[in-house]
Amino acid sequence: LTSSWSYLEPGGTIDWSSKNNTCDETFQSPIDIITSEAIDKRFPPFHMEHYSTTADGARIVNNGHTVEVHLNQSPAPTLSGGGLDGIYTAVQFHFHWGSSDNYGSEHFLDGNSFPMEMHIVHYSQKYPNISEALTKKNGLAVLAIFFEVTNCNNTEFQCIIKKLPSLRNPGFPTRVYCNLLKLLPKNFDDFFRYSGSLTTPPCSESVVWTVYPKAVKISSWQINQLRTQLIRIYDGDRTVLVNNFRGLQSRNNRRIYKSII
Ligand code: B30
Ligand code: ZN
Repeated sequence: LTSSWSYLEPGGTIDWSSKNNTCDETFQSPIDIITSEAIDKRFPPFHMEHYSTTADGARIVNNGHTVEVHLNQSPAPTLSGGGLDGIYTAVQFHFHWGSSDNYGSEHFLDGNSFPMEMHIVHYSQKYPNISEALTKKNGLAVLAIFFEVTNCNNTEFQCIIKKLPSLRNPGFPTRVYCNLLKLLPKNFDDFFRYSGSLTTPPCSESVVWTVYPKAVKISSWQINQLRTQLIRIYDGDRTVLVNNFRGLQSRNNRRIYKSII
């Protein structure tokens, strides 16, 4: 699997803008969410449909940048409410993680990072597909979930861990059975909200971000499996797939909303 971008270029992710002008623009993600500066605004509750059933029979792949689960689209999981305009279809979820517990998440909370962050990617049903939605403001809705490391295995996360041995090399998707609803933090109506971008090229500024402050727990054994079992290939070199997170971007006076009781 080849790709035009990586986390390993000289200059790192800074260099993305030389190929994708959008990566240089002013409403980029991720950002550091300063909770005291967030504007209080209670959004209506989220409504999720088919979140547990259709993660069933999904396809998981090491795409060379992350481990990504492509969701079954018949019926597709959907997301509405939560202040979103209309209904969004979930297409995939994936992860960003570090080589140690001190970093790995893309978003920060009050200057602190987490060892891992999950993204559940949805596109608006106003558009026929994700590629079209990418080019529209609020075309995408991404849920961002932080993970923290404990001694206890997260049973729900085992669906991913079990598949890692067969995902060592990029490409080669395989079937996976996860319950997406059970991977979410317990109170999923408490969140931060802001407008930003994809955190990888093409960096399109089309994303309504929902960032959950409450981290989900996984064990150090589980995250170490993720840190050691996957390979990426860049410029002919095979390296272990870790530190697949983009650096912080400027907030540039954007409003961050805090919907927390
Ligand atoms: S993120 O959540 O901001 N990290 C894309 C979606 C979400 C993020 C980053 C990128 C995206 O859709 N990229 C377009 C290319 N994708 C298509 C896809 O739907 O999922 C292909 C790819 O890997 O690079 Cu699979
Ligand atoms: Zn992501």
